[in-house]
Amino acid sequence: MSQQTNILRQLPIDPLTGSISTPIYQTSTFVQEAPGVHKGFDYARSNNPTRKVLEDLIANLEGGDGGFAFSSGLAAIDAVLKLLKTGDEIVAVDDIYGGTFRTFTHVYEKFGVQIKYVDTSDPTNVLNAITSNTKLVWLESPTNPTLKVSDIEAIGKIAHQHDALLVVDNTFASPALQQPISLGADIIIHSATKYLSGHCDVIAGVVVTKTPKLSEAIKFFQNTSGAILSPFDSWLTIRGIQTLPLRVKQHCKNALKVAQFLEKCPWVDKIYYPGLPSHKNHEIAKVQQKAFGGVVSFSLKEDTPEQAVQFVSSTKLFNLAESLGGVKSLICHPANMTHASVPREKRLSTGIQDSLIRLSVGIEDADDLIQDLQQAFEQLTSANKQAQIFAEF
Ligand code: P1T
Repeated sequence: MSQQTNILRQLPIDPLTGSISTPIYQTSTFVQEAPGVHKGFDYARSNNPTRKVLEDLIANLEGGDGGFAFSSGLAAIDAVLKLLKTGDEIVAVDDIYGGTFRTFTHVYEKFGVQIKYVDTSDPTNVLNAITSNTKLVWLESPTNPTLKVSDIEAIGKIAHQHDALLVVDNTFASPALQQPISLGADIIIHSATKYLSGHCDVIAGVVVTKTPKLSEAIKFFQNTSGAILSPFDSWLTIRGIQTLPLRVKQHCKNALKVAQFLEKCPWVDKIYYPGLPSHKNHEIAKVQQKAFGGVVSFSLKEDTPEQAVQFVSSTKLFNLAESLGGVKSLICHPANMTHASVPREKRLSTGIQDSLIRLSVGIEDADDLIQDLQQAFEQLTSANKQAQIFAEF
């Protein structure tokens, strides 16, 4: 059965009314027949029927034991980090989302957790960094924003040989393209704000666990910290997931066309898209993913923040905003926006150049998107010419 059919088939029809849309149970508590005697729901921080539909759906899509919905992707990440104790280590991908880097550095290092960043696109680097103190190996694949792809299966084996768990932030691929548990991951994270919900109208996060033991631990942290997803936001995310395979197909098709256009552009220096044979991880991406995703990054020949700022301010269909994975195209300058919390030296060492630009390619017509980029490049050229004339005077 296709993933699209599976999603629509498994969403329950409300047994009380026949409602085809999942009801929003906007309640904080549930009346009990006698103390401790209830219908599986007692207090809505611990469990809520709307949230449960989403949690069961994402667990099924990722092939996990349990799913847990949080009020943001970072809240989901925080719940997983609570598995650690002082003295534990994480081996993490070096090109990591800025907010995850900030949580690692400014919260968990303070509690004595050590983080080692390595280029995980070569599994040998993980093998060299891992020690008996390593409890988590942390991947994003593809990464944010340089779209590095790591061999999840190979790294899973290394992690397990050293009694560590493999965590994969699957935000960029989504389960429509990649199911990390089937490749050996133990825990999956999503910023459900992105492809899962898909319309830039909700902030949400999920964790999917492989085993009942991990499910019990994450459930405990979800209930203890209380950073749960609200019933309405759960409903929005369920609604988004109903069209996930359909949307992702169009994102991928458009992104490939945009990447092929950028590859031929005289203004572009480096281009990052795992679907291009020139991408250094294209081979593993082909094996591991169904298609290559909707995010494309590139740097400019004139590698200055000013050039990037000028470019990202000139597009009309690509809206200048953080985030990705929504139906509308977005453009962003990571050095100033999503990765501003990463120190410049570290940023540069992971390939996030001053002029790096990230596109979240939406589901508009690809030719319209390409035309928009073309006119922005032309504006850049005429602005540069004008600056040159002024400089000569
Ligand atoms: O924004 P939030 O829902 O809390 O998710 C955090 C997060 C986690 N993991 C990855 C790979 C992410 O990209 C994000 C959020 N990223 C952006 C907001 C962004 O524009 O890149």
